[in-house]
This record gives sequence, C-alpha cells and structure tokens, in this order.
Amino acid sequence: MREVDLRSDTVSLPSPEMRKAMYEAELGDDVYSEDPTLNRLEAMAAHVMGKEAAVLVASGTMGNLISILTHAQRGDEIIVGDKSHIFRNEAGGASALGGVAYNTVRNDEHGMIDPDHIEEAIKPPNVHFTRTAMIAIENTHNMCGGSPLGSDETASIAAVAKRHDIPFHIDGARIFNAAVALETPVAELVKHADSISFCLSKGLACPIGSLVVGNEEFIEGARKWRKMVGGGMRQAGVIAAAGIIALEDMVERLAEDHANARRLANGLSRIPGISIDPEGLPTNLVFFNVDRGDPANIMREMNKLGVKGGSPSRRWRLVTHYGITADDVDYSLEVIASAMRGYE
Ligand code: TLP
Repeated sequence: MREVDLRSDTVSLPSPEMRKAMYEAELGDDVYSEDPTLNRLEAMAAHVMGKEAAVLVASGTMGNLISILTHAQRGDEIIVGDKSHIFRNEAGGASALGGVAYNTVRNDEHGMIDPDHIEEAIKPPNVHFTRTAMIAIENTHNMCGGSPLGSDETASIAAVAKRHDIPFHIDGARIFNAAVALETPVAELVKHADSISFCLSKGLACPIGSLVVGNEEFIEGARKWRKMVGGGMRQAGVIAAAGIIALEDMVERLAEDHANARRLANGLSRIPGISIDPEGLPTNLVFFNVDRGDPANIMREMNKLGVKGGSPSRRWRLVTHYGITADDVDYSLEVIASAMRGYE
C-alpha cells in the first residue's frame, strides 16, 4: 500500500548520499575530540551560523536543555514563549534536571514575543526573586504555524536581552526553513544570539542529531553538560557524515517542502469541513481545523489508506518534508477528502 507520512519532518529518512557517507566516514573517539568527520561538521555548523564553535548533541531537546544548563544555575529562571517547544514539549527538563524555573510570556500567532512583555518579565536583582538567566525565542515557531521570525524581530528581542546582560538563545530546530522562506542567510537570523540549537533530523533529513552553536567559552561549558547528561558520543562521525551532506545539499531544497505545503494548504481549503488560511502558510508546517465529523474517525480512515497524520482533536498539523512529493500531496488530498465525505 502507498504510504504518505505527514506526521512530522522528523520521520524523513536519510538520502542515499547520506547513507553512503555514513558508511565511508572516517572515525575517531569524539570524547577525545578525535573524530575527524565530527570535527568537520562542528566547524561547518559554527561557520554557517557565524559563531566560534559548535557541539553535536543527540536531539533538539538535548540541545535546548544543554543550552539552558550552561546559561542558568539552580534557582534561576528562563523567559520563554507560552507556546514554545522548550516550555510545552520538553518534559520540563530545565526544572527537573536543572532546578530552573520557566517564566512564560505570550507568543502571538506568528510566534513573536512583544519585547515590552519580555522587559516587564525580567526580574530585577532582589533577594525574593529568581534571577533571569536566559531569554529564548523559537524560529520557525512550531505551534504558531511554522512562522519564521525575521532578523528585525529577532534583533528587537535581542536588544532587550543585551540591555539587561541576559544570554539570548534561539531554538532554531527549523532555522533553515526560516532562512529559506525569508531568503535571508541563516547567520543573519542568529547574529544576535548567544546560543542556537538547530536540528539535522527534521527538514534536513538526517537520521539523528542537532547542533548547539555559540562562542568558544559557551561551547566548552555545553560539552561538560552534554557529558553529564550522558550525551558524550564516541565514533559520532557516522552521524556527522550525514550532517555534512545535510548542510551542503539539503538546505536549498527546503523550498520544495514549502511549495508542497502550499499545495497541500490550497487543496485542504477546497475540502468542505476544513478551515485553513492558505495565505498564512510560510514554511512546511500546515495547521488547520477539522470542523465537521469525528476527527479520530477521519484520522483512522486516512491511516487505513496509508496517509499518516492528524489527531483526535479538531486542530491538525500536517508536515511536508524530504520524501514527500507533489504527487504524494495530491494523493493525500484525495484520501482526506474521501474520509471527510461522510460528513458533508
Ligand atoms: N518537535 C517535534 C515534536 O516534539 C513536537 C515535531 O514533530 O515537530 N524545538 C522545536 C521547535 C521542535 O519542533 C522540536 C521537535 C524540538 C525542539 C525537539 O527536537 P527533538 O525531537 O530532536 O528532541
């Protein structure tokens, strides 16, 4: 049976070039900093982001956690968006493992945070208060429709962080989607950040891995925390080899995922019972409402016909990625339309 998996870009499989590079990778022990392939990937990541250094971690969650642990101490707080992945989807790691509190401020529908709200949320030095040790944004913003934040918006938040001498972190799990959508070099989008975490294993189609990027001192600290949480890897060049291909060959093609997402959104907007604003669709995450019928049933019907995605609630997200073609999108639209037909 034909299968089209639209649940997330995390399901994307490595390209044949990646598999070959992984097989052939020159390897060493990374805990001794001796894996030449990983050393090359980390240097490439630092270079593309315009920063001094980078360190490979197992996942985006680990990248954000290590960044928080490096910036903040027990009893500190971090300011994050109320719809951010760090706050909602990382199992409370900052508080559970770091003793760090979350201070949330409102994300608007594009994932932007009003700089004045951040200013108000920062705690002044006082014996009663937690110390604000990090401010974070997410780009693109997952829960806010995959919206990219431009360099001006980022700069306006960074300016508040700088004024208060607070480290500024970007959860850039999909920062390359933002760069491609905005036609802006990724280094421009992160130039004010003290740390960035970005994923290899989403739109860039690697099987594993994220990178944390920052200055030498920060990355030295991050390496220590990575070791402590059990993330020190050995012959990690097998992972890095795919990452090198990702940075070299897989960035520009994200535009195809964005075009397929628009195709999907346009098609969905024509299906009775679905409400979506195709204009509000900038990258590869397609959010919409299933207004009619039982969403759990509709999802089951779709899944039976090989289209994976949806949820038991009315708000759905479908994601385009490497391995999803325009033809897959058209097939998915037919399947969704037929699953919805019972509710016309
Ligand atoms: N997001 C996943 C799920 O966890 C929701 C997805 O399918 O989109 N930051 C952002 C903005 C993310 O969207 C994700 C993953 C992460 C961090 C964490 O990355 P991983 O899954 O590698 O830990």
